[in-house]
Amino acid sequence: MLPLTDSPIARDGKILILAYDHGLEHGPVDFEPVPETMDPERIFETATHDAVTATAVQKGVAEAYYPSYEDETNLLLKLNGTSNLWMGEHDSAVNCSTDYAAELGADAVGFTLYGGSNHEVEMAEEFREIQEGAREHDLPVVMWSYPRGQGLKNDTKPGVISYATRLGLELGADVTKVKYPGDPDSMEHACAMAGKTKVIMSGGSKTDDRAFLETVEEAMSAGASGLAVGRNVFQREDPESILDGLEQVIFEDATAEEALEASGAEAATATDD
Ligand code: FBP
Repeated sequence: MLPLTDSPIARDGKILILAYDHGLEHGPVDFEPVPETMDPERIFETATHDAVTATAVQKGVAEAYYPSYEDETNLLLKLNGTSNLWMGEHDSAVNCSTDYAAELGADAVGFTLYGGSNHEVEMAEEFREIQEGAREHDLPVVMWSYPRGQGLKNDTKPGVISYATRLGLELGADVTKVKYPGDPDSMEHACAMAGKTKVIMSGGSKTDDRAFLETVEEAMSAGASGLAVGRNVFQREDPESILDGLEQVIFEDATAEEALEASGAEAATATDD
């Protein structure tokens, strides 16, 4: 396990990843609410906000855009991914090596594991190669631990999410990203199950500012180390204001209420929704 004390992807042990692999994972539909977001430059500009500790992108976006932002942002390079066009059993193609991630200047690498998929065995073997390759470059490994597949329909049940965080610990992730299991007690159990591996919450589809910040507050109080968020930031006309709020809740231990008051995020909701 890599302690993240010296890693730029964490600040005081807390993490806020701006996820932007949606062009691959979901396709153009995710850019429809704010069409300018199809341009990765807009996202890298957003990622220069102080709250963001790393931006998660795929190789092609990193190659084309990260060089212009490497002084202002940190790169979490996603090493596998699948498009929404794929209709088969859940799986994710490895499309980049740890060596190439290091060459591109990555500060960390990311990998999706679909526990419970019929392809879990191969995915775990691929993860082994990634995890050991990352160790050679001292790069932290973030696992997107998303149990899903033929036998798993509800991938956010508390027991499933605790199993997902445990997979991160067992397989050697430094940070495990999971969906919120729905209540603080279940999140606390999931974080305890992860042992020394940090657990971060996945942002999910866009909700209003209050609901979103309250869920983040619950997750943080339950032991989460932060958030990896895409749509709940970039699908807003004013992503800076929600990032102001997230900065307070994640790094300053503020309540959602305090963050809303201080950032004026809720005022922005009225114009966004
Ligand atoms: P969101 O905050 O938009 O949910 O992004 C987090 C993320 O994990 C992305 O990295 C990824 O593209 C997407 O969610 C996967 O979402 P889904 O659960 O639909 O596969």
